[in-house]
Amino acid sequence: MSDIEIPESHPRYQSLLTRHRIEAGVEKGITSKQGLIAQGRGEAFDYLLGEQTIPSADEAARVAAASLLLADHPVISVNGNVAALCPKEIIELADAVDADIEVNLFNRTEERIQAIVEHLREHGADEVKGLTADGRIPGIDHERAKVDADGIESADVVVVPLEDGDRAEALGAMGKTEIVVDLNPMSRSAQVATIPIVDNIMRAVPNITAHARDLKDASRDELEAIVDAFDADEALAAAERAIRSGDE
Ligand code: PTJ
Repeated sequence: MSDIEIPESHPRYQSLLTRHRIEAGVEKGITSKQGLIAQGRGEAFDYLLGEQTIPSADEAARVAAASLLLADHPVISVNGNVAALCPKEIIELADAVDADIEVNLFNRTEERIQAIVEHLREHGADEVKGLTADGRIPGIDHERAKVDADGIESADVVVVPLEDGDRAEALGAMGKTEIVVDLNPMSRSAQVATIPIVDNIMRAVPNITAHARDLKDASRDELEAIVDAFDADEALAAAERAIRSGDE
């Protein structure tokens, strides 16, 4: 999937690139049609945030990096939108924090899982989980509950970008540390997250990776101090203030 020619000088370059990638994802069978609607919802919030990473989101990305570096078994969950928007960046993050990548879909079909696994391999991923589906998230309906037993089911820290609220809540109930990337601070996923990052996935993922590289030599004590100092409610309130006032 190649990007169309959009001059980088175009004032809406990032937004146009994002739309193109989602469209191409639908054409390639990796993104669901509902993914187009989800992207539109996200864009509206991004516009209100000034299409930039606000300071509270940058801090949350640093906390996410610390939490991933402390984890015993971190897993990055990938859906059809994430696969289309930032496959290379997901693989770089997984490398930086030694995490597994698992395809986990809201509108689950075996064909789409297979297509996404292929797509991630084309972008350089070695192992991608999600096809075994021998584990379950308790409390949600059958298809959406399917996960790999040696992947999301046994993870202690999960990155769930653009997650639906039900499943985000169910993963939290399993006792996992949940890192949610969602442009809407009022969405249920962001509200139930251990670490909500209110930012565009296209900016948030490389930002977590940059923080992880920066924190690579930090001690466990230092990493734990970063995680302990984080206040999720305050991060969400800061994002809401930024949306309402136009600055943070
Ligand atoms: O590929 P599948 O089948 O797993 O389906 C994926 C989607 C995203 C279609 C599915 O999970 C879904 O319907 O999600 P929702 O309930 O529409 O929620 C998507 C959330 O992601 C919304 O709160 C949006 O604001 C947010 N969002 C959309 N685009 C972005 C985003 N957040 C960060 N970056 C984005 N680019």
